[in-house]
Amino acid sequence: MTAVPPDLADKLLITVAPTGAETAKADVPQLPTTLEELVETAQRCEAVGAAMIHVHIRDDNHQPTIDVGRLEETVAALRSETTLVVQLSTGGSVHDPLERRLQVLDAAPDSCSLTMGTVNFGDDVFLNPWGFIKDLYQLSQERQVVPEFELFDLGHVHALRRLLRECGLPYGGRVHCDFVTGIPGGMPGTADALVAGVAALPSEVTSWSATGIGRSTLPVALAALSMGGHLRVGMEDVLTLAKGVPVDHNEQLVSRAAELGRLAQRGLMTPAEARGMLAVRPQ
Ligand code: KMH
Ligand code: ZN
Repeated sequence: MTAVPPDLADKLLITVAPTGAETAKADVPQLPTTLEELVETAQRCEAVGAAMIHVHIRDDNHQPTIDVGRLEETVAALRSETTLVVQLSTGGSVHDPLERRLQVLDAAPDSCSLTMGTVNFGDDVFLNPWGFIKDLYQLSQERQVVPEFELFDLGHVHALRRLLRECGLPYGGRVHCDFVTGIPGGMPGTADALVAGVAALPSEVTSWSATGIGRSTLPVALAALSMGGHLRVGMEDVLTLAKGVPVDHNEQLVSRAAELGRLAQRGLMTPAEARGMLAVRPQ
């Protein structure tokens, strides 16, 4: 493991997850689903403090897709119009087959999500069998793409320990995780669950963030900050700012996270600093 430089130790990484795969454009027209909307969102979120973007894309009918050509175009556009660390989702939607999810790495992002186990996902199942996890991880090592290990449950934390033992460290040597809490079927979006997850992290982990779905967004963000963690926010995870107050733009969620960071006396990490912390491959 290579340690995170001390000057970054107190800084806050904000990742924006602006779209996700679960919300329909027809229900939430302000959800960024076109490339133009995504780039505009990314620029505005970067301006108010985001350093990384977790990307799900949609097709011309606003349906989730993991079409590699479209992903390549998206990575190119985000690289040209922002300096954000570009993380592609390999989770896609619950309907995407495993073989196609591996092909996401063909789009050569800076980072990819890598979920550490299967989890009930509302009425669906988000499938991540052990063989798939290993294949995706080894592919990320070969392609020099930095994984973000998505932890939806305490068992996923222990699976990460096993993965690192069996397959070694990620490309770059840093181990960054994100706790995704509050999914019906996964760990609850509570401070108690987050504390248990953080306590179980293997020693190789160099940084972690957390997100809370829906109304668990704020409690989980506050708990994460109080433990020195980083934040993921965005319309993939929450569609309201408060009860009955819809999010109009992802920028609002990033601004709020930045303000929480300021209150917690955490300077905001720039995209360049995030690249350093995560040991992303230079372009
Ligand atoms: N859409 C979920 C089924 C990821 O991006 O890697 C999976 C997900 C996790 O959002
Ligand atoms: Zn996602």
